[in-house]
Formats: sequence, C-alpha cells, structure tokens
Amino acid sequence: MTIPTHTLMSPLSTRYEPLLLRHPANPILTSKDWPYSINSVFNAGATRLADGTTLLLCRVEDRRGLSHLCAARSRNGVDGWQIDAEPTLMPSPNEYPEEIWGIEDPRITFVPELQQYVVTYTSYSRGGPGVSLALTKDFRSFERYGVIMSPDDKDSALLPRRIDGYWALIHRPMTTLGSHMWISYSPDLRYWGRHRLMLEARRGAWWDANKIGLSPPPIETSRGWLVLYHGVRHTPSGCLYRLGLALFDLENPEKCLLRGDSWIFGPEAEYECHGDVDDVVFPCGYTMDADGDTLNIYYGAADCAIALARASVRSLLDWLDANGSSGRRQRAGDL
Ligand code: BMA
Repeated sequence: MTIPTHTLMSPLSTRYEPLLLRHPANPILTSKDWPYSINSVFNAGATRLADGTTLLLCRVEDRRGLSHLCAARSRNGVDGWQIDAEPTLMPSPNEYPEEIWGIEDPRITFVPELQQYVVTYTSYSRGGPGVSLALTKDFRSFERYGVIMSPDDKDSALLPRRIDGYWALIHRPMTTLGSHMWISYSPDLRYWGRHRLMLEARRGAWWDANKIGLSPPPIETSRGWLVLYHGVRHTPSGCLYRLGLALFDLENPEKCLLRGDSWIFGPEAEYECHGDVDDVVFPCGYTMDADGDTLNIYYGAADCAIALARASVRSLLDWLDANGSSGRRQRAGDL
C-alpha cells in the first residue's frame, strides 16, 4: 500500500528551518586563548564600541569554580581577539558581599541617555544568585551599584531607554511556582518596583516547561521587542538548554504579542554537547550589523567555550508570524 506523502508530514512543515547559523570558525574563544590560567570561558555579554570594535565581556571560571569577567576585543567579531591581560571585573566581596562566590553571565545594554553601557550580571551570594548592576564608558573602569535584585534571581538585562519615564529591567526570580521572566521598573536604576510577570515557563512536556530566562538583551524592532529566551528541560540524563522566541509590545514590554511554540536553536555541535556541562547553548549578547538585520549572537557552549551564530531579524519575525501564538491563545490554556 502506498501512504500518501502528506500523511507523513508534520502538520506545520516538512522540516525545521535553521534560523541561527553556526559560524564555521566555532568555537571562537576557548580557555586556550586566554593570557592567564583559567578553567573555562563562556556566556559573554556583547556590544559594538563606537569605533566598530566588537567587545565581549566574557564569564571566566577559574579552577576554584569561581567566575569573574574579562573583556575581549576584535575588529571583525570573529577572530584576532585582544584579551585583557588580567581580569577586567573581579568579584569584590569585601565591598559587595553578594559577590562572594563570583560574578557571572553579564548582559550589556548601551543607554544613549546616559552615554554609558549598563552591565547587569549574576552575583553569587551565600543566599544564592542575585542581580547586580554596573555602569561603564570604556570597560576599563566601572561604577558598581551593587545588588539590585535579591536572590534567587538572574538572567537580567536593561532596556536601552525609559518606558513611560522609568527604566525597565527584565530578570528571572525563582518562585515556588516556577522560574518565569519578570519585568520591573525604576526611576534611577537603584530602586526597583512595579514588578510584573512577563513570560511564564510552560508546564508538562514542553521544551520550555518550568524554567525559562532571558538570553541576550531584547532586540528593538519596528514590530516590538524581539526576545530570545532559554528554556531548560530536565531529562533523566541532565538538563537541555535551548532557545525560543517571543515578541513584546514596544511601549508596554510586559505585553507578549507572539510566542513561538517550538524551540529554534539547541545543542547539536560537538562543542555544545560536550563540555563542563553537556548540552548547553547560552547566549548573553549580540551585535547588529550595519544592514540593521544581521544579528551576531554570541553564546556559551557547554559551559566551556564561546561560539557565534548569525540570524536575520526579518527571518526571525517571519518565523514568529508563521509559528507564534498570540498572548490571548497562550492564556487560553497553552501554559
Ligand atoms: C544556568 C546558568 C548559566 C549556565 C547554565 C548551564 O543556570 O548558571 O551560567 O551556563 O546554567 O550550566
């Protein structure tokens, strides 16, 4: 008997479209590239400096297991990295006790109003991970504001401009109901309130059940804030970190306009599947090319290396239009 081919196809499409394309030079940075002894380098914040240089603020872990941040600069964002000879930002537990077990996973936002970069990062305190904030003009000296979200909280980034007069911070507190993305507002970057749930982890068998978090800072597009987020699936052989997409209203960023049902990028390459923590892709930063469409997404691979994938904003939005569901449908029971 011949089975008609359409009955063998998935209802949506015949194959998954690759939206993030791995760079052939991957992994682009590993511990071997470092000018001093380290265990591993991964999860880097990213930005383009005024002169066009790509700057990565990398999470570097030493053999004690504690992390600090170190800057790497490159003309083309792929190779020829100039890495700071010494750590760029070390934990400073005497002044900031919440940094006693290191600082991790920075996200960078350039804020035109301040003419400064705002770096939010995880400070690993005795009470668990919290969110800290620092300002810098040059990634050489930093003004630290200390912890702004108490433990357990991480995966945060600042929006580059005020919303209705207030700064907006996305972050991921852990609650007994699960780990969801929240947004909070501040008049001055120090005092935070008006906390709102922004995106919930789904439940049950979904790839993003129970635990999600912001990956790089949101990407501002004419259609809304485009958000790449990670979902953590717990399996009998460990956790799987994969990426999904959602779109939020430009002037009301707690309003989800579209959310993709499927993940769009997950561990497949050897350097993503095997490392200190297997099966992890974890982007903390991106840069945008001059065409206003090409994203260079920098991600930690298996908690051991930094890799690069490229994507087109237009294609990501097209994919969300074809595969996303609106906020209303999500509330109707998808979660
Ligand atoms: C998350 C963060 C990341 C890390 C990932 C996988 O909770 O701590 O820094 O890359 O786990 O270990």
